[in-house]
Amino acid sequence: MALLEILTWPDKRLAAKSTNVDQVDDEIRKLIDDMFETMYFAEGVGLAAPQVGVTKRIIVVDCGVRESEESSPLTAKEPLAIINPEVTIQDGKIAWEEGCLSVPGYTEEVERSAKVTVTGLDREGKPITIEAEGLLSVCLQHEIDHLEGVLFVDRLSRLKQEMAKKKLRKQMEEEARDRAV
Ligand code: GNR
Ligand code: NI
Repeated sequence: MALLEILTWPDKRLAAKSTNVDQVDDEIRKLIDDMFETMYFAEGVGLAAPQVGVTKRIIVVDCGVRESEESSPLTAKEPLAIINPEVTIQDGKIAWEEGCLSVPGYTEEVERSAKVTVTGLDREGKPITIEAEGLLSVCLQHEIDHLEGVLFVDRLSRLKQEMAKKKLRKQMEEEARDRAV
């Protein structure tokens, strides 16, 4: 197992479109293990391969970590790895305060589908179907966005995007200044 480096905005690699995995082999399973380790270390509830510099359609989520009070059958508590994930059904609307390991220090409310059905392959290459609502639904949509090169800030209004970028640039300048002393 190994910890991977998480890329942060405005790294251009986060804007790239990821490609399908055509063979689920040991190399892919090793990447999934490393992604889980990296996600838990960073205390995230999800992670997409492009966030660690791999432009392949692979996501991991574990929404049982902090949302233990929720107990619907559609909010899986166990860790999930999905290869080539696709949203096949979506229903309703939900607003959720989102954050992203690639956009540290910034959160904002985003509107997404309330319920989704996601299909894909598991770590053995077997087809799986996940029905989700609540945080798991939001998280799956957030991770699948990463595979398209889309960050949650890209889903905000123009004005909020400008404010977010201003805040993030300022944060980066301060960090650079702190490193210099
Ligand atoms: O850790 C994370 N928390 C989170 C909270 C609300 C909506 C989405 C997320 S995903 C994020 C981890 C991450 O950046 N995944 O890509
Ligand atoms: Ni993210």
